[in-house]
Amino acid sequence: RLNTAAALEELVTPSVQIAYTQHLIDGKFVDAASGKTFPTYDPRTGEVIAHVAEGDAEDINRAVAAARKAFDEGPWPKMTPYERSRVLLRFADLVEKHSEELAALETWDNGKPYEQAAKAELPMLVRLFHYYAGWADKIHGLTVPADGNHHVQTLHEPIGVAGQIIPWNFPLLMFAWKVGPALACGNTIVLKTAEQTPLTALYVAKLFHEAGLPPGVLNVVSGFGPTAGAALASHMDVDKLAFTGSTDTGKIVLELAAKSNLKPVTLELGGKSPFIICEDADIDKAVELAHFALFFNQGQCCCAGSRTFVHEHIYDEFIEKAKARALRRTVGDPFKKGIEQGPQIDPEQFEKVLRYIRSGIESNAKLECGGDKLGTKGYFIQPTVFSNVTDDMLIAQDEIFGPVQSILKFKDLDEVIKRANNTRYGLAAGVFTKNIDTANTLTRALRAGTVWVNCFDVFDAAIPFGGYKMSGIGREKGIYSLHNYLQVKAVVSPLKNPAW
Ligand code: TXE
Repeated sequence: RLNTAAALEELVTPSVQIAYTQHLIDGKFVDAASGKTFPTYDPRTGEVIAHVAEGDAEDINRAVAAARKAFDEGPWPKMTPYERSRVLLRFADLVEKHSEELAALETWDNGKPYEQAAKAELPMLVRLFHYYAGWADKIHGLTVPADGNHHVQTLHEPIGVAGQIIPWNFPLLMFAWKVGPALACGNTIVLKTAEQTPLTALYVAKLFHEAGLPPGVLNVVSGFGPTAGAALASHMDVDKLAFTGSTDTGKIVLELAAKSNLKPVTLELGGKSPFIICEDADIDKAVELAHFALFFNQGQCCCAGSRTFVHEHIYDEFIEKAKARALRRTVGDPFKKGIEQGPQIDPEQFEKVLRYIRSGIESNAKLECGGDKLGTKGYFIQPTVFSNVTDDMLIAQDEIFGPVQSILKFKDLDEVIKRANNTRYGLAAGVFTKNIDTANTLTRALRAGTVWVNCFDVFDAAIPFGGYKMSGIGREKGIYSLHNYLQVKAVVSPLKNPAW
């Protein structure tokens, strides 16, 4: 086993150069209109990695103007779908070619394990663009058998300028989920990255231009939420808004969209997903999966299995094993081989997670292991496990977004269904059982946008993702995401000779 404290001592120097720090507007890298910059930090140390152009309303205006022109004057929306598809494929090839640098940059800016970025996330990025390249030339409307003597058809047209606001937990994948379907449908884009992780989106946006994307089709602005983000959400010339982030900010952007031009909004927000382990489960497998469901990506996943419900008959054994597994988790420099957990993203998230840990202790949940920060610099937190968690505790209700597992005990299915659904969120759920009837009952009863049965965090470009209740509006990925970026036009014309 790696000694986690030692793994924090000598940090690896990332081998990648930071090439792009300006906004990418109309195909060119440009400084912020104000000339301002802001620092982006290495979460391993809290040291500055680079200073990045700081966008505000004026930069958003410029980016939207470029996207508007590229949409209204073309060539992008008017190119053949096959030509658009080929640009997406060429881009995917370039990402593949540069995937080592991109994974290193992602790890440096975000703190996630390099192996995870390189072996899982970069291939998923490539796969997603292949998937949407495949859709580009298969989007079409219907002929409609309406009453009366009319020929009726629907045209599926791009919606226009898409505003996209993404978070910091999966900077490249969130870029892909938003940009892939929007471009496949022929839209143009202004994307605002999260202020914590601006670097990789600029890099891949540059690759898009190398792949032949016309200027103005994809514009990337770095900056903060209340300035650049709010300007994008309330812009009168943005035709659609897609947002991923917290539920509180989701409400703000929905209001900004409504108060400006009523642009349609898709939201992918927070969660408090149940992971239900039934009496018949193979305990060792369940422990491993529940551990992965919560701790993956430092616990910074909107769909984290953050309420682990365990049947009372296997509860004690499960707790012992879950604790042992968390103690074995390797925490350290995410650039090192074998490291499972890096630092949290920033001081705010780090403090938030530590506050929830204190709240768990104060509300008398049993701290099985962890419970504190790790090391003297950066934002590392010990893998933490609480047992005896009850539904009324804050740690069972709020999104912690950190490496803190909360284990709750249940007796029967009806009870666990009620308790699992008793939350304002509804993003995902996990079910672990060998019994097909139990699985069928739970998958139908759980009010969540994804239910994973005997697996967790299975993401595929074709599988839709999104939330019930306050976890969001709409679905991303798969065929469902295309609907977010299309207008449907009904075209009706009289038939001259109704007999035919
Ligand atoms: O999120 P915000 P934060 C949850 C998680 C986390 C909490 C806070 O619980 O602890 O949210 O994280 C932009 N107008 N998730 O503060 O504020 C912001 O610049 C327009 C879950 O980072 O929602 C960034 O680009 N935009 C989540 C994006 O919104 C605004 C992933 C997300 O930031 C804005 C991240 C405004 N007024 C956090 N204010 C998930 N669903 O995966 C901020 N932004």
